Amino acid sequence: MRERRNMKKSRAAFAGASLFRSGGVFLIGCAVGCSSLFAASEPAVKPQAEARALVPLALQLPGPTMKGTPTDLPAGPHIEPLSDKPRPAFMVAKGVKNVAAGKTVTSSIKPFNGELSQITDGKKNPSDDDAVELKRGPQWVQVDLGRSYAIEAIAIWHDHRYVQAMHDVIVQVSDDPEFKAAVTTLFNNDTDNSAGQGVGSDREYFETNQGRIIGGKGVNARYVRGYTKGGTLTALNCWEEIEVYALPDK
Ligand SMILES: [Ca+2]
Ligand SMILES: [Ca+2]
Repeated sequence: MRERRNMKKSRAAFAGASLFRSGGVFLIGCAVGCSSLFAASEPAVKPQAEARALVPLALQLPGPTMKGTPTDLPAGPHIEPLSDKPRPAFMVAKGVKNVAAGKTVTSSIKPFNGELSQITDGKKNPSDDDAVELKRGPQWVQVDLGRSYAIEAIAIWHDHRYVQAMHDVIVQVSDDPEFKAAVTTLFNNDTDNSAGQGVGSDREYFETNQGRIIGGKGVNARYVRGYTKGGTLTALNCWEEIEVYALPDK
């Protein structure tokens, strides 16, 4: 305690002396210099966060599409070639759960087929019964997790009844249900900004029963929003499931 009091005293004396000698301009320079000077008396290295046990994210995959793989799939620099190799493991904290299961879903437009609640119902088979379809144009669906979570990963399945690539796939998270403030974009393959969410640098990919894992980077957010704008086979938008992985309530 005594040491801290002394430090306060000397800090005040230092700043006062500087003001006295050199005037306000110097004081501004000193304020920066002083803070780093005095910071040196604090621990140089903050204690590291406890090492977390990481495990591969285990997804429950739906059944494979029965339609077969088209031979004339689109290709180009902005689209990932279809691969039949196993996906590399995506590591997450041990104990993460799908905190989106059963949570409320809203959307930019009412689906014309299916119910929004089906986007968090756990069913994601390549079947017409599991398809939630929205009309053409950039459209979004949004999950309310009920409270903010440090998001480790998001897994999404669009329409994988057919092997196709969806356009303008954008995944954002925020604590603002209107997505006007503090929005973090975790994935964006809208390379021409036609959805108006900024130019994306991610590539398009083909929908399969594997879905897509998007890193959450530990961002704290209550809401998850996903955009699409049709795909290579249809102008319509179709969702099957959104899963959000985070450590659940303690
Ligand atoms: Ca579903
Ligand atoms: Ca676009």
